[in-house]
Amino acid sequence: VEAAKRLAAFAAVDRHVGLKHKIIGIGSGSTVPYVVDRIVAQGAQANLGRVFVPTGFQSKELIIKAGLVLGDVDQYPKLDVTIDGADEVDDQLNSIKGGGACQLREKVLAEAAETWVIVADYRKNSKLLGTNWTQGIPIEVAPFAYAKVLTNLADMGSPATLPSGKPGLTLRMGKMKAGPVVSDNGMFIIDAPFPPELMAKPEELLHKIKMLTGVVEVGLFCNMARAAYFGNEASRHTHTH
Ligand code: DER
Repeated sequence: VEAAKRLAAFAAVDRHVGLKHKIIGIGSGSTVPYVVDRIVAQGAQANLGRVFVPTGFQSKELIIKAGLVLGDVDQYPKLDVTIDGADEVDDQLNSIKGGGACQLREKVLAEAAETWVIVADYRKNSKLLGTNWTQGIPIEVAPFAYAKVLTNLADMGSPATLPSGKPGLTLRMGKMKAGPVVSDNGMFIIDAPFPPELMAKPEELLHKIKMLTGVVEVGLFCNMARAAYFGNEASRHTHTH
């Protein structure tokens, strides 16, 4: 799988990060480190004058450790290109994101970029969202509103338990922390699975969830990606809009 991640990341950088791309958004997760490796490999000359905007703590540390120039979205509200991972991508390039609880800043930088590109290994490419990523749509909510939003999502059809018997609709709890996961923005994350008939219309579902008062951002990215690069063990395979 690591080779597949690397293949996808290298292909995306080679295709979408050229000398004219100066303001570059770097996403979160375990695939984007290969994106940074490939950009560093373009050499000091190519990276002269470039600024790299992070999508969260992990992404910021990645940029700093790579010795690249860190920029802030306050200074650079328009980016040339942002490259990010995803938890699952369908053939229309809609994606579930937020496995790493960074989806608010990721979506801000996806929207602020001229070009937004997804990099992922072959496990992430599905015909229908929710097929492989079964834990649900990550939804960033204001702590004050999480209980109300949970009831709203249950009313919308998000099940309390999955067919596998695993918990369905849940407030995401910390592993080594008593209490819920808190995002870089001080918000909670709800994971909300939905039945296939609702997941088949991701944009409709996105808008319904986004309108719930207390929801800050939804881990469904629709009509945003210019391309998605999926590495697999043998070769890379890409989708373009
Ligand atoms: O949370 C996210 O959307 C991240 O991009 C992440 O889930 C990507 O997954 P990866 O670690 O397989 O790249």
